[in-house]
Amino acid sequence: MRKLKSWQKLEEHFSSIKDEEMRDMFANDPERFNKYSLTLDDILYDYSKNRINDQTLKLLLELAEEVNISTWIKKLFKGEPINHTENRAVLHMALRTQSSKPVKLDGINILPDIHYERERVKQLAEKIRTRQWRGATNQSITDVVNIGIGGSHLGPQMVYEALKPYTLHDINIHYVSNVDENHINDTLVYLNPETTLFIISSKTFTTQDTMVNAQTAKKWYLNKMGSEEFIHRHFCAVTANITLAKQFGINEGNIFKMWDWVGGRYSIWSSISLSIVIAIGSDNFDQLLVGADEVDQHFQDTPLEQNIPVIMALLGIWYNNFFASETIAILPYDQHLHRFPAYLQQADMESNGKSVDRNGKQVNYSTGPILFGEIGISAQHAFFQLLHQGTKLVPCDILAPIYNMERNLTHHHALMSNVFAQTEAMMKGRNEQEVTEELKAQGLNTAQIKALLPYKIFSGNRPTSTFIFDTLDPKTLGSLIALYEHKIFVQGIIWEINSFDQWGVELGKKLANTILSQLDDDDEVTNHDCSTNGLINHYKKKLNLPK
Ligand code: G6Q
Repeated sequence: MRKLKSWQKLEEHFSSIKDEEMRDMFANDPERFNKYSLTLDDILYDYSKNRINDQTLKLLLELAEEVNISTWIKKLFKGEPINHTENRAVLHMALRTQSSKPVKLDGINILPDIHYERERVKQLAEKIRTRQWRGATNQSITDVVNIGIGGSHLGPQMVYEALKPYTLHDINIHYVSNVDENHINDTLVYLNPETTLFIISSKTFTTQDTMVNAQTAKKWYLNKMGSEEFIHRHFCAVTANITLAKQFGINEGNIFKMWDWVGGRYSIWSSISLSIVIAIGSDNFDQLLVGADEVDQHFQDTPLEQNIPVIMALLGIWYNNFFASETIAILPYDQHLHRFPAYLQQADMESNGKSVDRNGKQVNYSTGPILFGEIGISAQHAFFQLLHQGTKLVPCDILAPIYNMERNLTHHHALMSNVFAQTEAMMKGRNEQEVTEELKAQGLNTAQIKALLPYKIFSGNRPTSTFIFDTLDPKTLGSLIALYEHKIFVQGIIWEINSFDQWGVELGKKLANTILSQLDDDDEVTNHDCSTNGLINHYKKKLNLPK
């Protein structure tokens, strides 16, 4: 990749622009906002507060062309097996397409199967929402517990939290992911088995954390109810492994299908969202799909220079590979998006946290960044100090709604004033003259000003990209998720990596299973390194396991 012509031109260009100040760029070009912002339906994407000029964009777009991004977009949507290490297509977009045009995989149209499963999910959700679904003692369901982890947890939980105002408030949805018993125990303690429905969400139906939690849930149910007779009214599964779900004891009619062409972290559009459909209803869920499909159309049809995911990706490459910034902060100014950073953390870091290219060679350049984030307002009172005055350059994505549910402007103006002020401060900083004037106005004398000055100066020139949308409704949320999905895809293509496998996650699953079998007795363990042996043996000794 470093040998690409556009890459070399970007390297040269970087040396000439790296010290330029955004505050000067804005002063010299009053059209900068108009030039460097894009809209998609009600989403405004302002990328003008980035350390770029026309030449930067031109060269970044040349890079996108040189890696044939348009051809790769076509390959993705055509269902070519671009996840080559697992020999799989990547077709989560088929789950949200609003078109009836066949999507073929190995010559077979997969849409009828998708629609069939979605209809089943909708029917079950509708029965629960309308109190037709009755539990063992003929009571309706008041609590739904989704047991899953990773892609079978983060997406549903994030969407549930984001769309809370759209949920039925008398059905509580709980998410249990951690195999630490505290998680499931803390959840079950308030629940009544007669009115609880468990959804075991696991594409493979072999993930240790989920399976252990699922068994505990089943035991809890059986202990309380005393019989398996009506268990089918309280347990469902979403999985690609129907055999194992049946062996677990789930009625075939309660098993909702997943497919191997949907990666876990891209599965929010599939039956894995059963808990969300129960919470928000199928019409709202359809809107989530509509919003994502709109982005799919935009991504396929829009020239690269106006293509939002492409621009997002190129800016990320600019900072990651030229400014050598290692991180990116996701800062939503919308309380309901509080799980969005965690969701994107998986989407981005599991997809592009790779160091071997598509030809099996070790890369010699930096790939996926470390992504972190928090609700913007809370973060202002926590880690924004580092963003403003630390030694690291952390590009930030800021997301904020124009309207909130209750339209209480006292709250909303206070919130939004922070959005605008923070992006302005990060861009402009505060120079010596401004700080001096401010301190003078506060009545400080020359010696006091001199002593304080270095601490009060803000270098600025810190990039932010801002998304402002009307309100966080299902459609907009669907669009926002899909924008990031495609950004990740474009970056993966430029870095020449496979964004769709996850061998690092698979490794974790295997390692734990091997050690698990060594924890059941008090025999000394000797087959690991001395640290691992030491830790395991300390644990076993303290537990005092029987011989
Ligand atoms: C996602 C990953 C991973 C996966 C979980 C749960 O892309 O593969 O996060 O979703 O490990 O896997 P199961 O759904 O198979 O339990």
